[in-house]
Amino acid sequence: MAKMTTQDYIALEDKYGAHNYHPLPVVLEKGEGPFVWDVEGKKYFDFLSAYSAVNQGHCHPKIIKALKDQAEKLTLTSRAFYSNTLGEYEKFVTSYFGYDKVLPMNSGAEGDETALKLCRKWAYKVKGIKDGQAKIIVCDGNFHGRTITIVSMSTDPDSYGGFGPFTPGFIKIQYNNLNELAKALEDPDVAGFLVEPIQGEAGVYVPDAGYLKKAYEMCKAKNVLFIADEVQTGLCRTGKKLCCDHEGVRPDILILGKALSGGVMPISAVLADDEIMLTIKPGEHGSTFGGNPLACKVAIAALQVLEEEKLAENAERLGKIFRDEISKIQSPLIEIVRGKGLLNAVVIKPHKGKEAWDVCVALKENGLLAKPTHQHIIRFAPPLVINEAQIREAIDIIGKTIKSFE
Ligand code: IF1
Repeated sequence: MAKMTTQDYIALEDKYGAHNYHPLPVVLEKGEGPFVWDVEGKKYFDFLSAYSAVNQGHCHPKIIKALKDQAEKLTLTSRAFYSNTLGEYEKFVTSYFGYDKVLPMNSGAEGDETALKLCRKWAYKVKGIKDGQAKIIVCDGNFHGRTITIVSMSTDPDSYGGFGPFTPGFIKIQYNNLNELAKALEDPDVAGFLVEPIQGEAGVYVPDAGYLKKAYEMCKAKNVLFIADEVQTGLCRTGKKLCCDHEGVRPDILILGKALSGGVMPISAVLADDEIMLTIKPGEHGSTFGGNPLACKVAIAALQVLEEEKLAENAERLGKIFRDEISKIQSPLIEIVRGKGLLNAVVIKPHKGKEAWDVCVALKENGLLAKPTHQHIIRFAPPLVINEAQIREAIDIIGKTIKSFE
């Protein structure tokens, strides 16, 4: 039988799969470190990293070994029973991030949902807000996942349109606006403030220096929980272990996902201290796969790689080189480059009818995969294992590609 081509694979997905994405026309079959290969054997720099789930590089050997070893022993027990892996992982991850306890889940959205439930429980059991009246402040332009409650917080019609009725109890304020936060915090029924330290989906929107620290202090002054969604910004992506570390902020509730597994399987986690975490009693929350033995071993290995390979320091150093070099490109297409560590984005000015999507198709032809977020912003987020020679090669590809549109 003839080898299937890119078009054959695309046709299969088109015929048998839901059309809930519009992927770039490339079919991948292999990944290693910062690289992926398509079914035609063409090699690419991966500058999306599965939306920052592959910080440790594709198929990292240490993480794959942890997966294989555990997969041959015990993959899932459910939480109806104890396992010899969960306590070990819980001790590891809570001491790594400095919290009393962790609630293990699977997807990032489940992590956010868990944080919302913890915040509401804490509101009623500890803060003393009237049952059913707790409110949580969220930001315009947020992205926290795709469940009905999470899109109830969204201000993006593509996320919430046609999915009503919506979950009540959310106050929406402008991101990076402390006056609006101060006003919203006047409501005595406010229990929490859920925020991304950098808004990824909104286009790598970096708030003003000091915003997170001041917001945290304002929440503390009102006995409101500061909840950081670090699903995308965490785990060394922005040049620190957590993005909140840039401002010395310790969230009351920390949400992790994506690279917590190094892109090997869905693993998320919610970390908090006892006063918050113990408001949820046995039988009040959970999930079939949450904290499964496979996830426990994979997550420990994924976190060890971050430390052993000093990926935060690498992201910090190479991110600076990336932004400096891209800023030097003189082109009518480039409006601005922004970001922290290796979470960066270039805002494209449409030129001669060409826009960000066209640039991404041309980048693909030149051996680099990136995807636009919203119409005019291209996110550039390679695996954090990329080295200086590789990122300079990638910068050359980006520069040549942008120049080809002039
Ligand atoms: C898609 C976006 C990125 C996230 C933050 C929670 C979640 C995400 C800050 C939920 C997930 C993913 C979802 C994926 C594309 C990608 C994405 F474009 F959608 F917004 F990264 F920016 N908090 N983000 O970024 O985690 O349930 O997906 O594990 O839905 O298309 P998840």
